[in-house]
Amino acid sequence: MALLEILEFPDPRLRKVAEPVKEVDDGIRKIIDDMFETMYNAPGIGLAATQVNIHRQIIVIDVSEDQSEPRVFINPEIQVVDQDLFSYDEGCLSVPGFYETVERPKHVTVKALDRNGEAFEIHPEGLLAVCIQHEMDHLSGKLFVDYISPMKRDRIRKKLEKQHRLQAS
Ligand code: QAP
Ligand code: CO
Repeated sequence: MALLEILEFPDPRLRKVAEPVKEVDDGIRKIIDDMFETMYNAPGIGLAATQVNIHRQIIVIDVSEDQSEPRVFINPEIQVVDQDLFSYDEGCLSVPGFYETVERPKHVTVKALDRNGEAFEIHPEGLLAVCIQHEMDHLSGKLFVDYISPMKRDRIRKKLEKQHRLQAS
């Protein structure tokens, strides 16, 4: 397994749209294993392939307390069930150190393929529902900071750009 480099906002590669996976083969399973290792190492609860500069529709999530519930979503599709919204203070491995409240649909249905290429469907609740939507946004080039005010987003961008300059020198 290998740790992958996580892209950070405002890296333009985070804006690329991921392609569907054509076949869930050993190459895809290797990417999944490396993504879990990278996410657990961070540590984080969700990671989309886009964040490690792989522009394929692959997401890994584990919202358990003890890294005991790894979940994989390949080519995920989402349907909003009703108009109820749910607020959560979201963070992101690609926006380290910053958290903002985001409102998203509370009740969704998610269809995807698992690591064996088998189709499944779930009705996630709470943090899992938030996390799936957050990670699916990454696959479309979207970030949680896109939901906050342009002023807040710009402040975060400037702080991260400064950190990146310091790291590079
Ligand atoms: C996405 O985020 C998420 O700022 C997953 O310094 C987050 O794993 C979905 C992390 C919250 C729903 C709710 C963030 C680690 C991890 C940081 C993460 C940081 C170190 C974020
Ligand atoms: Co994220």
